[in-house]
Amino acid sequence: MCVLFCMYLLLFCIVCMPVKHAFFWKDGVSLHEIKRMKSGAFFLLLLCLNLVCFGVIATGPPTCPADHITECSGSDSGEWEGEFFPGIPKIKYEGPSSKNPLAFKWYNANEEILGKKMKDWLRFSVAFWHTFRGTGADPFGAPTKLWPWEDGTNSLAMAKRRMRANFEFINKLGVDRWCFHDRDIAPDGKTLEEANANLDEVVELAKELQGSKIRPLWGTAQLFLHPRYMHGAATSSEVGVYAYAASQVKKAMEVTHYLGGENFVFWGGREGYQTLLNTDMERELNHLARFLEAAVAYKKKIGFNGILLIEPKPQEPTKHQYDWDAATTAGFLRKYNLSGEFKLNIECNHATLSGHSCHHELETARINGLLGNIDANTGDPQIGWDTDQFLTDIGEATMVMLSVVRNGGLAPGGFNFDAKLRRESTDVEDLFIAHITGMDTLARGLRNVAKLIEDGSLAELVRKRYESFDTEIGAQIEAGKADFEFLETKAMEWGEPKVPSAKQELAEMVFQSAL
Ligand SMILES: *[C@@H]1O[C@H](CO)[C@@H](O)[C@H](O)[C@H]1NC(C)=O
Ligand SMILES: [Mn+2]
Repeated sequence: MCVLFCMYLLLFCIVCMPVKHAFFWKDGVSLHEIKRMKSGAFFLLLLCLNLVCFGVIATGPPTCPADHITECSGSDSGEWEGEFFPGIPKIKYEGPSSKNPLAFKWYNANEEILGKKMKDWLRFSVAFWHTFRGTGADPFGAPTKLWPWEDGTNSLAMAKRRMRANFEFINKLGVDRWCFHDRDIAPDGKTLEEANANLDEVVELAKELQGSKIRPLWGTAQLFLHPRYMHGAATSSEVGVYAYAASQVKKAMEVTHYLGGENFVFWGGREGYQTLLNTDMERELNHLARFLEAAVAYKKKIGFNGILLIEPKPQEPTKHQYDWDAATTAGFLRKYNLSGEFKLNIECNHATLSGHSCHHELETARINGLLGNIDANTGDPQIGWDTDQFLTDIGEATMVMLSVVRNGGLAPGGFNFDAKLRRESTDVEDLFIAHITGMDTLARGLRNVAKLIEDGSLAELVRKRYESFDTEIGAQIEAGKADFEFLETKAMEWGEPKVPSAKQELAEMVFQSAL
């Protein structure tokens, strides 16, 4: 800051000199003109000041992306003095009438709703990659988030400083969980050994900072950033890449276990294809299944009892990702007899990319016994890609919570905020505001579900809709004891069936009344 200010002063003087000469020491001008020019010059000076200030900030050190190599390491990363989020208090519940942006209006951690504390229904988690490695860079523009603690490097010292910021953030937000990729929390290395050593060093600090209360909701291996993964990881055409990916998952699973993580996630970042003309899809899927089987075996070997989760996504970055959606992934798991060993991590934005609603994906996972975790985010209704925004739609949150309540909760899974600030949101406090509003939205969803359940008319509407099956013959059909000949006899006996209304608008009216 001091350096910035000195540069500012220096540039101020340099810029002012020629301006002064041009305006004040011209020959043959009247006093009146000079006065007018003086105010003009003053305005110009202010303009220059702003330009200089902008220039200094714009050319400042960029936040270093979670690069595969430590190419922007080098400068010093000394110990950080004081708090990372000074002036931001521990976030408290103040109720719906509060106007304080740094307070919860709906999420009241210890309040009981439907027989469980809100914090136990919701099990919130902060995603390290979005919150601490998100830079605001996009394919058209440079990073916009120049967090004060970032020194522009991807050094080990910077990784540790960032980890301290992470835990101050988590503690002030009042959540008990966090999620990470191996390569987000620690710099990669020139060799696997070096990368593992870097990871160990940062994990040791994370373990200390977690204290007795905070644990990873899940860990995962980042198998998509490094160029070696361009053809995929477990589905790469190159056997060396398959082995490298296996080693990375092995290590990431070990550190997740060491940190007390409750789950481990597989998002097949580049497990998919660009064209079937050069792809042996059957062979690639077989490889993926072998990879996951080996992960199950290793989990058991090291005594890691966490749940293994697969996160479906239809496309991006590949044209066609193998874990397209919940139904596709359920089919894959069944084909390879892996359904007993895996559950799904449903991301709402991925759901909409696959042409489904988040609620559809959650219900598909739930009725297949596969609902394990939720990546709580949302897409944009007009934008067709993965925008990873914080969920703020109360209707959608209510739908999401309907599935969660029907599932009896998500534990040992939870809600991971796989969501990032918009590129244009650049204040440190925006990180808090975004999480608070995301948490409040889901808390509101939960409260609404409680209202719907208490009211009972939606459940009654559904019950009535299917009541013709609550008969002796309906029971026979559901028990698989009604063959076609028997059904034909019945159809002839009954004649043309009377078909009642589906009452969709009534269902929507009831739903709406709970929001
Ligand atoms: C399928 O997996 C289960 C464990 O989840 C195992 O007990 C069973 O033997 C497997 N079946 C086959 C056919 O491999
Ligand atoms: Mn996403």
